[in-house]
Amino acid sequence: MNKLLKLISVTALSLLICASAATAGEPLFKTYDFSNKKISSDWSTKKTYIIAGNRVLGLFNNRNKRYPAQTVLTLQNIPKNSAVTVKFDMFYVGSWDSEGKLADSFSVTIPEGAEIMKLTKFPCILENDDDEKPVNNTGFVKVGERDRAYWVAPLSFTVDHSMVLNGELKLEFKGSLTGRKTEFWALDNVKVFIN
Ligand SMILES: [Ca+2]
Ligand SMILES: [Ca+2]
Repeated sequence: MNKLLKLISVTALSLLICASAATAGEPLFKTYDFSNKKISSDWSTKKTYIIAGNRVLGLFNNRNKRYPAQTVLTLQNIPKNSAVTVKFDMFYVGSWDSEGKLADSFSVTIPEGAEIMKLTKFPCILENDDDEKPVNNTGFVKVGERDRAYWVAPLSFTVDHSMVLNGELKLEFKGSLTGRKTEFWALDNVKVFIN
């Protein structure tokens, strides 16, 4: 059994190495999968949630005091003149709106500084506006009393080297949601590349 486990670990490791080799030229600088409940001090928030057996950073909601509104990732010791590319899985939980009075948004900014990315279009589609009839959702997750549909989308952005100050870069991830109990977000598989 131990041997089998070892073999599986070695295979998983080789797969990881292959995956990083596939992005050669963009060295992997940091990676966060939040699989350990103890979250890296690089993140300003420590709250995690389990979605389909997988631990993610979140949930977040800017209108509900039970959840943090945003999180800041602090990257240090970035080599000189390096641009920073961040790739991650964005979890949209619930009925995020792309338009209308209840429209939501999601942004990444340098705290008190430049906006790096702003999203106003989301994959959360409901048939007849019915929470129980999501379209193309990844799955369902229980939040509070209710099962809510969620959608996972890969996102990425690159920050110019001029925004890195003394080897440090702070990135604030923030959702601006209208729903206090119906809309949430989470992050997973955050990978930071320097190029
Ligand atoms: Ca995870
Ligand atoms: Ca909304």
